[in-house]
Amino acid sequence: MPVQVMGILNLTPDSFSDGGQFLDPGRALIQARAMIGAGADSLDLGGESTRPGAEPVPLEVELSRVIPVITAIRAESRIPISIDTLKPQVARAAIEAGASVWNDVTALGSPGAMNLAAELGCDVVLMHMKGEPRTMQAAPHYEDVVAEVASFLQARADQAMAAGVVRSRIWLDPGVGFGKSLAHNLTLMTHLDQIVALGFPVLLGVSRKRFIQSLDPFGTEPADRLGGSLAAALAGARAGVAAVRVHDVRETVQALKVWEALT
Ligand code: HH2
Repeated sequence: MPVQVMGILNLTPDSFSDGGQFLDPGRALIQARAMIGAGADSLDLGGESTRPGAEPVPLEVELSRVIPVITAIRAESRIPISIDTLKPQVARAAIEAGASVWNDVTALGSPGAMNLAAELGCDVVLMHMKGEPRTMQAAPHYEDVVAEVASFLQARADQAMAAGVVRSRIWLDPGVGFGKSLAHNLTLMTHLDQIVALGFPVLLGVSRKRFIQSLDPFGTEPADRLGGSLAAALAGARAGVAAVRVHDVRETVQALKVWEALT
């Protein structure tokens, strides 16, 4: 199966990479069309940044950012839409507006989230995060990062299934950059096969992330991290991830096509 490409559309003023660019719904729709044209298999829309240090966003604000754009995309395209939110109310409204995936960086950790995911019948992405965005990069500590992330994800998947989420709807994500040092991120990315071995499709989010700058000090601007993003996406492909979540859809689609032809 070719690795799927999920295009990121952040409808926020403060996302680390594209913050402020797509807050206007008209611009967001143009970017959605561009990513669809570039070969995205799905789009991931978010109205609340989860970058390190980000402040929470009120419910009404998040709803007003994401729902009109989901409705507008759905009016002209059948592309699967994922909603990146930790709020059950936003997930419900987004699914009702035409999204089909709930991408939750807290792995359905909000009260009632597991039952709601079962009720909605949508796909769910369960991501690992240590701590919360405001403070998660303070001093993350693990005895064994791969084993801890794997057992967390397995436990959350088990809880989701116990709540009624169908197994085939569950995706796992190791959460690169979420409460992890450079060493933790690299250890996880070189042992992704152990997350893949849990038997669920894995989504990998490495696009433009800060670990790239740690390895290449010239990559200070997120948009200057394309080479590193592609290298990490291909490493994920080799480990067997099912999808990558990216800002640069066209370049990632091309890199994966060439890599797939060569392997
Ligand atoms: N990374 C970010 C946000 N959501 N969801 C999943 N499943 N996996 C990830 O790795 C992931 C995610 C952070 O990146 P971005 O959306 O570009 O920035 P921000 O959170 O600042 O909006």
